[in-house]
Amino acid sequence: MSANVLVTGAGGFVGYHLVKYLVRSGYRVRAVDLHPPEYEESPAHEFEVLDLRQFEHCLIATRGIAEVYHLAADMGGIGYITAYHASITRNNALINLHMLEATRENGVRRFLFSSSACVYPQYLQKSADVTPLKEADAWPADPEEGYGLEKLFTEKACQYYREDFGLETRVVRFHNVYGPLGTYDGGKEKAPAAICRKVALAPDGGEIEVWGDGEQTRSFMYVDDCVEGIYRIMQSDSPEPLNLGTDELVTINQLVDTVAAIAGKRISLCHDLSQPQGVRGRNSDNTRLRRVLGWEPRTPLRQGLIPTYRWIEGELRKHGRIPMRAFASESIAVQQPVRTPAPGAV
Ligand code: NAD
Ligand code: GDC
Repeated sequence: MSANVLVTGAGGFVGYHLVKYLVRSGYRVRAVDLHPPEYEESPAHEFEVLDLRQFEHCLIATRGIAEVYHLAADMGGIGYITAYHASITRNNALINLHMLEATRENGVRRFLFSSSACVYPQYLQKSADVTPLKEADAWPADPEEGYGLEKLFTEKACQYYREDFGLETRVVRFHNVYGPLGTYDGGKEKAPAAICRKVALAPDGGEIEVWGDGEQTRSFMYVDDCVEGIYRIMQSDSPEPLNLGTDELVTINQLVDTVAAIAGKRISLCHDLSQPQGVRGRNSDNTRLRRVLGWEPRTPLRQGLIPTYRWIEGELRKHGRIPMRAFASESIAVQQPVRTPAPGAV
């Protein structure tokens, strides 16, 4: 069996999928979170419930570990991260500084930090027809308040720990990740999961609420690409921040159209301009990623949304929120994605 690795945030969306990927790849995995995964049991060899805001818990988490995949964070979609600036900043700053220091004290070799496209300056993201963001664009800084600013700070802390203490750090800027077993309700959900939920709950010919005018743009990355990219970046020799996302730019209205087509429903939109919208446009420039890895995320949005929609629809039906007769997509022939989704997820 390969080296002992730690995944923090392993009770969350990306962490759950990453643990599965690493276990399948032969690693012995310790998983840590405030809670176990909500939808499926973690395949980790050990799962420890710890609060990484506390330094002593970070020391427990990192004992005997060779590589740390650090994903734990207080995070959510744009509605959540714009509503809780103070607590998100406090929680994430405590988690990240304590994790870096515990990693150093316990002699861990490598530390991967899950940063975000939210570090990029708001002044570069004012147009829906946005120029894809290069890693160097992060400075001069004007990141998303709270969540984005803290991520940018921790990116720098990783650099300082590498320069001053020789800790091999890797910094990955995720662009909006979606897929089965991601939060789809409760206030922390991001646009793909929220739209899947709304479409699944709507009757054929019904209406759903969309935040903003729907002409704002994003690129979305399927979770299987995300975990493969995380692993590849950890193995690379590049300590500089790297984008991890696709450059398939879509409007939110196009996202809704795609989900509605997968569901086989005619859906009309009610745009609510009073809801949080974040930046007007955001896309990933993958030039550096391609140069470093010779690889980039490739799953087309429609392909990744098929298992995502089916999983969310299945969850809603399991919880009695969709009547059996409204379970439309079962009768529709849809193309399966090339990659295998999580067992039991579709
Ligand atoms: P998630 O919310 O599903 O998972 C994060 C996990 O961290 C949660 O399970 C949470 O319980 C855990 N956590 C929070 N505070 C903790 C604490 N004090 N101690 C221990 N665990 C704690 O989020 P995700 O989508 O899986 O994101 C993973 C990482 O990727 C995060 O760092 C996030 O900021 C980053 N990221 C994600 C996206 C995305 O689109 N999903 C985009 C950019 C960056
Ligand atoms: O929440 P999010 O996916 O985050 O929203 C994308 C866009 O979709 C926003 O403009 C939002 O107004 C719009 N939108 C329309 N309807 C809805 O029902 C809805 N729910 C949600 N949530 N959005 C809707 C994210 C951060 C993450 C992470 C990534 C990195 O910002 O929230 O924490 O760091 O960025 O790419 P988004 O893309 O603005």
